[in-house]
Amino acid sequence: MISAFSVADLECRLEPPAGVRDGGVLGAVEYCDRVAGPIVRDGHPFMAMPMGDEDMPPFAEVWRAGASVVTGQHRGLAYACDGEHLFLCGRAGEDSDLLTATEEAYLAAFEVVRLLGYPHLARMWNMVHRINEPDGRGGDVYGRFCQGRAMAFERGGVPAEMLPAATCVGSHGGGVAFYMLATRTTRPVHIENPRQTPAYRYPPKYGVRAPSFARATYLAEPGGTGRLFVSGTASIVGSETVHIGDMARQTTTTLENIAVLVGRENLLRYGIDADLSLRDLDGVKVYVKHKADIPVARRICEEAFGPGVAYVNVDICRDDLLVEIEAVAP
Ligand code: 3EB
Repeated sequence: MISAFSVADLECRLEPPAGVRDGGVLGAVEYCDRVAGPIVRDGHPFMAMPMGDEDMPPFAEVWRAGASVVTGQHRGLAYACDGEHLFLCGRAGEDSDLLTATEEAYLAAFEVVRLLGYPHLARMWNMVHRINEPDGRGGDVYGRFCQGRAMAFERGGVPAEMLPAATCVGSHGGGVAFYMLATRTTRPVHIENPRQTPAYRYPPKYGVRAPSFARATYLAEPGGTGRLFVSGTASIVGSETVHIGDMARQTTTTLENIAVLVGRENLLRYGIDADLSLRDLDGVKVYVKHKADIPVARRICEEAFGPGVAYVNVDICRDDLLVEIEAVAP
């Protein structure tokens, strides 16, 4: 019975956007050129985010579960669950204040997680329109988002050590689009990177409230291998951006950060007996601030990861960051 709900049944694929998908889909998110959803469509939650232009081949990130899924909608969110995994997607702040809208949307997500009984947050993605622009209050849009998110975690009673892996990048419209994964019984292990200050302890010069996320989250399958979600990772050492203005070195530093994060020595600190290298990573997405830098990212990332990497031209949350990279293992 346990195996019917094992994390091995959770599968993620980046595939061409298609109208209809076979059963067992927990959720599909389209990286494309338009805004849609969140809705439950064709039996699963669906959302589309403008993440590129006519030069980016659109793709769908599709999460599949081993068992049949139950879907629903709650306070503007769309969700599906399979007995062990919960996927949900939502949107906030398209035409209202981002701080309040983010806080409310995240609290609605925590409500779903609690009501349905999937209390363990494992992974979150946030695509924020105008992420780097002024918020009209002396800060920027990302800072406003971070405040709303931090307040939601505070009000939801989630302590820093239970924050999951995350990605936060720009988008070309639609307020904040976000999606999350949570588990019913498998307890995630949240992992930090010895080369980087935990994001939730960044000093105030980076924003009124620090970003709420872990560098990676590990889901252990009962008696088997596990899955590691690597957060969006950038060219940050300690809490400082390094190699300002240099795309190649920012990309290389980002890869070094990921290699240390998933390496044997770091994972052993958390009691995880796995030895991963960049080659073992899958579902790699490379977010590139300037379109002209994509060939540089491609050259370096293909050598590290091989083919099958998605390149997405969106803004990054700090003005001086040129690239952010996320992945999943195995
Ligand atoms: C960083 O390490 C780069 O706010 O959720 C990466 C991943 C980043 C997630 C987030 C931010 C977030 O600070 C930015």
